[in-house]
Amino acid sequence: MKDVIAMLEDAARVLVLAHRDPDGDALGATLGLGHLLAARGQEVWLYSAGPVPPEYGFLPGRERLRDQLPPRQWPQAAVLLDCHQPERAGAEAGRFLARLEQVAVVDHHQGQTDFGRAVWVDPSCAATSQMLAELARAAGWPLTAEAATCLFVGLQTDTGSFRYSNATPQAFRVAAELVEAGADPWAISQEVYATRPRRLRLLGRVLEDTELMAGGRLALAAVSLAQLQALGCDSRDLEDAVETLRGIPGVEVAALLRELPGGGVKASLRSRGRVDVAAVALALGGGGHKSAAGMRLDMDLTTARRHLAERLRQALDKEAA
Ligand SMILES: [Mn+2]
Repeated sequence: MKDVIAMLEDAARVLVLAHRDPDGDALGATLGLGHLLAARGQEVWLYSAGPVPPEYGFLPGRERLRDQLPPRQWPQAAVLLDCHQPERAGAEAGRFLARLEQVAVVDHHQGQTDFGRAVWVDPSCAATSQMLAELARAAGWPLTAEAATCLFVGLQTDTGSFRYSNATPQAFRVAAELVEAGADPWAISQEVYATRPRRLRLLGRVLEDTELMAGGRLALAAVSLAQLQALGCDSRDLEDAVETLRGIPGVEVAALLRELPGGGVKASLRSRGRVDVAAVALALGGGGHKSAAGMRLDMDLTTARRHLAERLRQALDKEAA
């Protein structure tokens, strides 16, 4: 952390970026750090590749987020957030970063870290936004209400609103600091968790289609491309549906399959903790974490559904044995 602070404090112009197709933590961390550095009088260039989901459109400073990189000579330092491989920020940003000298990395994901001059990766932290709040306190940087709001969103979304096992005492301590600094949990939650009607209709379809198997321990549903299109939805509208299935009492593993536009099927898996769904995903060419994983299957939806149901039943049997 000290190396990251030193590098950032030494640079008058800082490029801040996170992984492409940003989630709440990637956006909260990017914008939050942008506010922190700007409050110290530093110039920042905030970059993000991929669309900003509408629920994050309210984030203060959102309009400063660019989808273009700065001129080659502009940054004196860059900081890569919520991932630690340069190509995760997008192909163009990856090439840009690879040619910079002063690159810092702040991330809470596991994995090999061989990129960056100042690297702070701590998988015990719930969110990159949490790490940045801790960094700001350690460095003595002023924490503005705008920065606190952005960082709170990152911490809130990465902990599933403080429900997941990563909602540690430290995560709550940092959340308390952010609220003290001006983050408003109710106002933020109304934006982030606004129920959009088309998303609700889609969830209705998913729930109608849900099959409970393996004595109620497996919940599985599938959505065809035609169903998605008929409701005017895209894949982002399905983000929380698999979590809803996992929330059914008695369900250990939830799976949601979605037909892809170019053919094939994308499957998202969630486990309540006993079954390692990453192992199932890995065996089918995908990946992820023990309790959240996914993969692509080159099959039609019906075949993929049958195939995955069988694999997950086996994993559940193994766990019960
Ligand atoms: Mn994160």
